[in-house]
Amino acid sequence: MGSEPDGTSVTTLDRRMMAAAIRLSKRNTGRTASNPSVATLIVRDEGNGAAIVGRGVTALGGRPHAETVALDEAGEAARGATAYVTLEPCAHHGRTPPCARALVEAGVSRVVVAATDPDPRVSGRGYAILREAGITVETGVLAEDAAHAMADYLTQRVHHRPHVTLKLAVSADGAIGRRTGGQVAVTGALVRAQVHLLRARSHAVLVGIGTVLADDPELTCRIEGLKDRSPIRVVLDRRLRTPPSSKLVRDAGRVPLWLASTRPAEDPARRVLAAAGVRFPAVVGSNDAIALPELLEDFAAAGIQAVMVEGGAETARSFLAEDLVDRIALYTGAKNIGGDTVTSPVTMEAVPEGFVQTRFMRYGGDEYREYERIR
Ligand code: AOF
Ligand code: ZN
Repeated sequence: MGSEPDGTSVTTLDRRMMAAAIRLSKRNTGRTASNPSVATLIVRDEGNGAAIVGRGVTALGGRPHAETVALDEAGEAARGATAYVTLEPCAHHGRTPPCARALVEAGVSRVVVAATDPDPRVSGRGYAILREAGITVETGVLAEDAAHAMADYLTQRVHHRPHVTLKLAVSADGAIGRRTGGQVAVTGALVRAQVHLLRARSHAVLVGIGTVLADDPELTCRIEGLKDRSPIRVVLDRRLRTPPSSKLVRDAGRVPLWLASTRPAEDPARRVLAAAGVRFPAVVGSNDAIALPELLEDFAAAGIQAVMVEGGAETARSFLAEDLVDRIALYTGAKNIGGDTVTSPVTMEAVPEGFVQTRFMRYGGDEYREYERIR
C-alpha cells in the first residue's frame, strides 16, 4: 500500500471502497468455474460525498467479468470516476475484449486494485494498459484480504493444485470422535450450518474410507436454499470398501461421488459401484498408496479449485505430512466426549508448524479458529 510512482496515494475512502468490493466479490465464490470471483465498484467523488454508480461481480460460470458488469451499470457516469477492482483487470481477449481496455474506453480516471493476477496472460499487463492510457493506478490496496477471498483461484494458478482446507471439529478433550459407535456430535447446530456453508463454497469434499465406514456420512450441503450447492464428494478408498448400501452411494445419482481407488477398471466391486453412478478419478498409486499430490493435480485439471478435507485423523495427517494443507478450519466444542476416542491431529494447543491463526469466532458455545499456511 502507499504512494505510486505517479504521485497519488491511497486514502481511507479507497480502503473502505475496496473492503466493500471484497465483500461483494464473495457473493459468487465457488460459482465462477475456473475464474476467480472478482468485484468492481465504480465510484464518483464530487467533494460532497462519494457515490457508487456501478457494481459488478464476475458472473456465474465466469463471464462476463466484473468490470464489464459494473461499467454497464455506470454508463456515462464512469467518465472521470474511480474503479475499485479486487483483481488486476485482465489484458487478454476472451469472449469480450480485455477489461483493462474497457476501463480505458469508459474514461475512468483512476483504478485502484487489490491483488495482482498471476495469470501469465495478465500479470502486469493489465496495469500497463491502464497506465499507458494515462490512468492513475494504485495497486496492493487490501491485497491480503483480497488474496484470502480468492485463495482458491490463486492456489490453483500458482501451485497447479486446488486450495485445501482441512476442517476439524474437536471436543474439549481433544478428540474428533470415538473409535466405535458411529458419529458423535462434537459441536452444535450453528457450527453444523457453517460447515455446510463451507461445503457449498468448495468444489469437492474429501474423506478417508475410515470415516465412511465409521460414520456413514452424506457430505452434502443441507442448508435450506443452498441444497443444490453440494460439492463433489471424494473418498480415498484404495481397496473399494465403500458399501453400495452407504448413504454416499445411494445418493450418487444426485450428488457426484468419486472413489479414488487403485483397483483396476475390471474389478467386480468397481462395476457394481459404477452402475450406481459412482465415478473413479485416475489415481497414481505406489505400494498401494494413493499419491495425493498427483490426485490434487488431476483435480485442478478437472476445474476443482477448492477442496475441503473432512476427515478422519489418518487422512488429515497424510495431507499435513505432505504439506498439502493451505488452511485449517478448527471448530472446538465445549463438551468432553470421553470413552475410546480418536485424538485430533490438530488442536488449538498443537497447531502444525508453519501455520498462523488468522480468525476467531464464537458459534454459540463452540469456537472457531482459522489458520493459514505461511508460504
Ligand atoms: C477480470 N475480471 O471479473 C475476472 C478475471 O476464461 P476467461 O477469458 O474468462 O479469463 C479467465 C481469466 O480472467 C482468469 O484466469 C483471470 O486471469 C481473469 N479473471 N479478470 O478482469 C474478472 N474473473
Ligand atoms: Zn476481464
